[in-house]
Amino acid sequence: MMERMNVTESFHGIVFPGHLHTEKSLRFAEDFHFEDTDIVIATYPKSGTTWMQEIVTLISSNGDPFPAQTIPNWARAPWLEQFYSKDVLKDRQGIRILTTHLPYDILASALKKSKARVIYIARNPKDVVVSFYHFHRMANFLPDPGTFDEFLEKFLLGTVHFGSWFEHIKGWLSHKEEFNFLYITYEEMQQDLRQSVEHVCKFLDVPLRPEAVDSVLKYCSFSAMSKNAMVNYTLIPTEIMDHQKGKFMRKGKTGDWKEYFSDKQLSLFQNIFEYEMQGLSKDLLIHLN
Ligand code: PPS
Repeated sequence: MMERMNVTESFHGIVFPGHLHTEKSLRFAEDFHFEDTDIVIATYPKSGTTWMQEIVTLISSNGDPFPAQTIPNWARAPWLEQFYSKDVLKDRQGIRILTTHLPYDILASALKKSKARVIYIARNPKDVVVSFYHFHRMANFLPDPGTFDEFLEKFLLGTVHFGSWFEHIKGWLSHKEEFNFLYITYEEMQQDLRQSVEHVCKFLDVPLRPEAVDSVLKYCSFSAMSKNAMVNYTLIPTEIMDHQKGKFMRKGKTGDWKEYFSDKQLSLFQNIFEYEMQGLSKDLLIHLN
């Protein structure tokens, strides 16, 4: 897909990097046949996707690090909408771990035909925009973000790749009752990872012995994942991700936005956040602002 490095694919009014998405692959996701046993990790980019892929993989292997350390994350938990997923999933047996950045509006009708489990991870959007900005600088399949101020404006307008953060959150969270749904935030995972892992175990109906939980925690820590080539994207060649310009596993912190936002940017952000989020129950937003 090198020839599609600078292609932008537009689908239902949202732009996606053409390097990974085609009209066909997006339609494949939109019409996907979900099984009741599927586990779907749904996120806006940079919200903790890779972290949850690792947690679910480690829970599914009873804490054994072997699958997580030998199979790339995109192969064990493929993004439904990316072009390779059809092949990756062709002969897959048993419980499937699927990942998606698609908004509710695109995926809901297919997903609702099943009782698949949906794990939705959200992160404080100020940290999302900072992480996304750095990712744009290293990922050659995403447009040059310009200055942080320029990128922030596009993020707030929702014209960035993968669409509006606000629409993503509102779409999924305001319809969560329609699904077998677990809502979890990046901030909760940072605060108490053991408790988050236990919530995921319960939701997946996979009881783990305390030693197995210890092992999950050990291998999904930021430092362990930073060293795991199956998730840190160092396997991806420089023409696609420029590892000189940054790391995929960048900082793994909450509140890093404070290093980037000016007072003016912060007050603009807060105004838009409050306006956009009026319809959502406050308890869903506790960690996101
Ligand atoms: S992507 O491109 O959408 O799949 O990115 P995603 O995985 O959602 O988000 C990447 C950010 O998550 C951080 N990360 C972690 N933080 C804490 N602990 C662990 N184990 C962990 N794994 C990934 C990663 O560092 C990115 O955040 P930033 O703020 O850029 O460091």
